Amino acid sequence: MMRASKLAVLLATAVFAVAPVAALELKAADVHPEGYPNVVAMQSLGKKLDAATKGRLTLKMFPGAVLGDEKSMIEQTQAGGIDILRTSLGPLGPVVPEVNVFNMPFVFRSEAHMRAVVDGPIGEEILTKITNSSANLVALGWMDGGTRNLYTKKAVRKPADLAGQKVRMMGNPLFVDTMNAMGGSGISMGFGELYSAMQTGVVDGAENNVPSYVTGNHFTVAKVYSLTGHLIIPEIFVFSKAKWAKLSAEDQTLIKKLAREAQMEQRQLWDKRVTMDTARMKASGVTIVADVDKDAFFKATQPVRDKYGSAYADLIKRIQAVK
Ligand code: BDP
Repeated sequence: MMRASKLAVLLATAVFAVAPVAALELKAADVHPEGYPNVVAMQSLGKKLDAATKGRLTLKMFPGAVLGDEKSMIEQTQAGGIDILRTSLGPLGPVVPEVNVFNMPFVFRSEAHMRAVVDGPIGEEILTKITNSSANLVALGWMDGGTRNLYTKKAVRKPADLAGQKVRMMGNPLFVDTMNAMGGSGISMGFGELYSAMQTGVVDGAENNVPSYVTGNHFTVAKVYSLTGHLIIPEIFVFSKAKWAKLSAEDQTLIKKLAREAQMEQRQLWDKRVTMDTARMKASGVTIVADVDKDAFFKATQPVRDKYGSAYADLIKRIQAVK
């Protein structure tokens, strides 16, 4: 007769073998609306995940900041309420200070330089730093956030043009310092509050890349877009660490692979979107100011790079050495 313990093992194995592996719907979030390159790339990751796991892992997207502003969504991801979040690296700085190297004004020479850095070993290193920090996040990949330029009702060519102008910045003291150093007055607030803050004059303007300026309808209120190019901030997508730990090693590998694909796919979508939105803002009468004294802004922001970058001097040298 079979021993009771052996029987129990056999039974347990049989149950395990026939029990369907529980399906899991991952909750993804973005401050941008449906159709925005980052949102589309994340949804495409979801479709591939669904196909590769035959519907076992799916992704549900909550776009358009329905789950709150970026700061709050970062907190929700840390707490496990959101599984995958696409966020600017900006508001992640106060949570993982090491990422502030990428958030500093004029740290990248161009968008091409930024892309080369995030695609290479330094990009991987920063992702690992986030994952290994106490933030409860697993950093999966990068997305493109273009170049941030200034928009108010007046042309801005040099620091003096910003005197007395209140400019909304993302939630990170580094950015308020940056705007103050540039000659304006930095005020931090959520992206969602900005449109009405500009309408009511709480702020005179803000700064962002072309797709955000257009998608957020900011171009209808602050109609002068000055090419200061002071920030080239990569965006990132992060996973809740608690949820990540529940996934099998195979699923983790699959998601990492799809994350890299999403990084590349978003870039294609991004470039198209910038062209489309640039045409749209021109057609609606936005003045683009190109003769900006960028050197003056570079010099004016040196104290910010000194303050936030001195602890990472070697890393900054390595960033600069990337061709
Ligand atoms: C956009 C980023 C978005 C930020 C927003 C902002 O894509 O993640 O929330 O800027 O300025 O460019 O808050």
